[in-house]
Amino acid sequence: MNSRILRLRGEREPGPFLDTLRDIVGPAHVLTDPATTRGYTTDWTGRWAGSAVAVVRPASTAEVSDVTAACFKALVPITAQGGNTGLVGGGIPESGSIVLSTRRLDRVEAVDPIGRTIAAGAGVTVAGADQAASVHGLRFGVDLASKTSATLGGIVATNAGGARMIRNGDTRSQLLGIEAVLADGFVLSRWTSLCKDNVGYDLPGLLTGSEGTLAVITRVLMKLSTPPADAHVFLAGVATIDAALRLYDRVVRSGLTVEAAELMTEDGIDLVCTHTGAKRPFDTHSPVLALFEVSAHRDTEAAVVEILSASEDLIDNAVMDPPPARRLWQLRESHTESIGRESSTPVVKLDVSIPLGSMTSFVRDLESSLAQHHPAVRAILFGHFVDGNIHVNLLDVAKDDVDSLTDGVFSLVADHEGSISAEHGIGRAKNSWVHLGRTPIDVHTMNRIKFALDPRRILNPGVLFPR
Ligand code: 2HG
Ligand code: ZN
Repeated sequence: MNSRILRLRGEREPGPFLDTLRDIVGPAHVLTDPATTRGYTTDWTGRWAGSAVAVVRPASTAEVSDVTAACFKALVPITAQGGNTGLVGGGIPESGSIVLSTRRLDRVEAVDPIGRTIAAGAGVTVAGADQAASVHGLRFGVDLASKTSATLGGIVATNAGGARMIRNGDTRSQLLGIEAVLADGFVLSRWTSLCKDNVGYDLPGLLTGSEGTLAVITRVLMKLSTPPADAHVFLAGVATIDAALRLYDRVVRSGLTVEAAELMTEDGIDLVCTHTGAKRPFDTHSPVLALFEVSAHRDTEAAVVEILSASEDLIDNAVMDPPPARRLWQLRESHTESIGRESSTPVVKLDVSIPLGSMTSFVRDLESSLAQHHPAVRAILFGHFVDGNIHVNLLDVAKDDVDSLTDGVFSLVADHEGSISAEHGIGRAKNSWVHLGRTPIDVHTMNRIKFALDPRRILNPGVLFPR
């Protein structure tokens, strides 16, 4: 079937074409055995399964360029893939494509401790970048639960958010320079550590969040941050999302810096405790749990104790740990995995954002709509709440109900003036709903940019733009 599509779209038979790829990257790095390629053509949630003519693993920008040029000539689609940790199917190929894995572009080239930057290959993991930064007493500014697998190319391609976005901004705001291979194989390099450099279009910004549809990212130059001197983590049980937001307001007004602000529910914590064996954080039960990491130059612990004591009107119970506070952070970071284990069907993951003032009414409307129309579906909500970002995870969803459920949730999001994608991108999962977040002229403009950079539409077809 793959070879049929190749013949339809391309000028060459797959055999000679694969030989061309083998000549470029070496035979060991053109994978065609389904047992080996499955890890690249399916995602770990079990929701997305594609197929590929081959998985190609170049080791340098020059090899990426040659592979891309060969695909351009033969009209073979390319799905670029980093750690394959995405949640919207954006790294999963459609039949007849190659997967271009960037994992071998895994060299940290330089850390500049004065300019506070890191230059690295697209295949370096977020944890690897953070490790390289920590040698100089610095920190990589993006933090994700999937950091040991997620790659820098992947987080730039999806403009990832994560737990430190409230402090450091999204990935786009931390990107200084980029090197990327264009659809025809030309190498674009916008590489400067200057934070003031106003010459023309913001091409790194344009490629950020383009989900592999405009170019293949090969190297990045990113900002690093300074870790806080004295940070503490606390988890507070509260009755409502509004109470969590009021607590946040008090924390900010006290002068503490918020490093992270995460939301969980009692149901989510129960699942995590069941599937990981973690202990409940406290004996009392609260519907909502807010996790804060806060910092000050000194005496953060005393400042937190003061806020917690003055907030008995909001808080049922609370617990505090000094960093890294693994016990508290793991309750939050184990959500995705625990939910996946619990659900009888692939989890429907809808990463949305809602204006803070509408979060309570959105959650109320969502819960009542599910109870009315889909009583068998369980919803677990969690996320980066001060960013307005809620991860709506729907468990036990029958396959035939996925689209109507998604449609219902996204309509509610639009009614509350939210976004259908806060930080995970559009991928294949949401490309039918882009109109809920962008006007027709906006979509038309995106299409024109796509056509200008990828006239043969070989870069990640089916992602972001519907087929
Ligand atoms: C997180 O915040 C990730 O942990 C994953 O964005 C969210 O599993 C999810 O829905
Ligand atoms: Zn998230």
